[in-house]
Amino acid sequence: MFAALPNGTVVQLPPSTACSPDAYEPNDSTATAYNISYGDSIFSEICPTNDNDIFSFTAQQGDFVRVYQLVSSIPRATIYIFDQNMNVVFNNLYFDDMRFFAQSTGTYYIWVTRGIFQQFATQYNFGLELLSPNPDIISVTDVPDDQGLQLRVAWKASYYDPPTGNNNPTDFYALWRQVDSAGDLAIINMSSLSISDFSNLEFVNNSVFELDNILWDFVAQIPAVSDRPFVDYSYVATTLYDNQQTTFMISAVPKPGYQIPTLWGAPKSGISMDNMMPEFLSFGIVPGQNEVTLIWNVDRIIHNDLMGFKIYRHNNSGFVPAETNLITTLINQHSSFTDNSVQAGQNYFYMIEAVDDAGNSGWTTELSTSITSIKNEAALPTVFALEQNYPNPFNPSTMISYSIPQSSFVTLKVYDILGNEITTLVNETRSAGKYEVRFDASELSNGVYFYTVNADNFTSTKKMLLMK
Ligand SMILES: [Ca+2]
Ligand SMILES: [Ca+2]
Ligand SMILES: [Ca+2]
Ligand SMILES: [Ca+2]
Repeated sequence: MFAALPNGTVVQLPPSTACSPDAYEPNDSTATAYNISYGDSIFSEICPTNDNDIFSFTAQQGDFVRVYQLVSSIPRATIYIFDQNMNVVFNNLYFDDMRFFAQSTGTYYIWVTRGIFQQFATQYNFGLELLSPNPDIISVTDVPDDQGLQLRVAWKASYYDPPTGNNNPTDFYALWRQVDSAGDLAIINMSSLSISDFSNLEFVNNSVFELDNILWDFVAQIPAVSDRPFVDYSYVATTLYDNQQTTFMISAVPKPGYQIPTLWGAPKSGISMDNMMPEFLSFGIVPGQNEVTLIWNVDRIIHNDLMGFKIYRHNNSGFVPAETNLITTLINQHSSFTDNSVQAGQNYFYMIEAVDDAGNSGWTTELSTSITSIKNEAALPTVFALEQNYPNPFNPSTMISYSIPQSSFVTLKVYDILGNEITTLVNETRSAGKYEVRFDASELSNGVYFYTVNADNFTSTKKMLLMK
């Protein structure tokens, strides 16, 4: 049984004067300092009386050192950082995140004492890190959903490009791309690059730069941004080739008048890819006398990297396209092909492959016809027909196929469940044949849609389901 405390009662616990076992003791003097290294983190305690906790580490001249609180603690212990001559280089009276350049190579000390006015044991923690002040590249990643030849380069700001304040000593970043093994060069717009203190950089042939025996193309100049709302910089840079490594490097260039160096970040590589494979908007098969014609349509504005088409033919359904059944290769602008080497009494199955510059392929489904007439007349569809779309349900596009037995004016329209017309997929005269049309619903919301074909006196409607 506990009696309830009256309202307003303050329960005051006496401060702990006991000290937990300390793995780093004895470390009360520089002679007994506990040695740590970059990457180490310390969780410990300052005793209420006669305790100093001293840690030592070795820094090289120019090291950009960070000593920072790992988790916030209140009250906090006081931390001083001394160099080997016992000069204070930093303290945490105002900063929880201490960053400084080591002025000389040697031993440095991190000295932890009780906070002012604190008469009880105080837990503390800190981490020791070696930072790079340079604009190191963080990542080089493919730009998704594009036709290739570009990479997104992200880099961290230089030490001399603080995220807040308007007195930014950094003028701009220069982005460099390593000259590829084939020696292909970018066109360099030198007027956009105001060189200042690129002291290690040498011109080669007035167009390429040499740094430490590696050649670099200048790609872009990106201004430093004062008081920026973002943390890391990024830029979409061009590549010369897809599917192979491209290496970038960033330099941070100071404004004239600042006595600070140009900083060079660590290079990094990435691989650009053509993420968009060719896609057929529609395709069809039109049997004729002693010939079969295939027709197709590809959006050449989106697929501006289209290289050409390959036509495959086989006498059996379900065949696997291969070099042995490749009957022709067409470069670029074609949108039809007539096969004259067909014989009566044979069934023919075709597949069309569209290929882009990156080697990506898009495929039609299998297109079939038979040449049955002994008069060498091809077998046309004998009836009007509208097939069920496939796939169904679909996301985001599906193919709708129809057949017409004679030349007809054809319309193919899509409606939503309320009967509103969504789009017209076909609105033209077509020869007798079998056709497939792509319906792209990436802009539409989930649900049931209807498609209706009209040709001569034939009308047919079917239902399809969009599920994203
Ligand atoms: Ca201690
Ligand atoms: Ca101690
Ligand atoms: Ca890409
Ligand atoms: Ca492509």
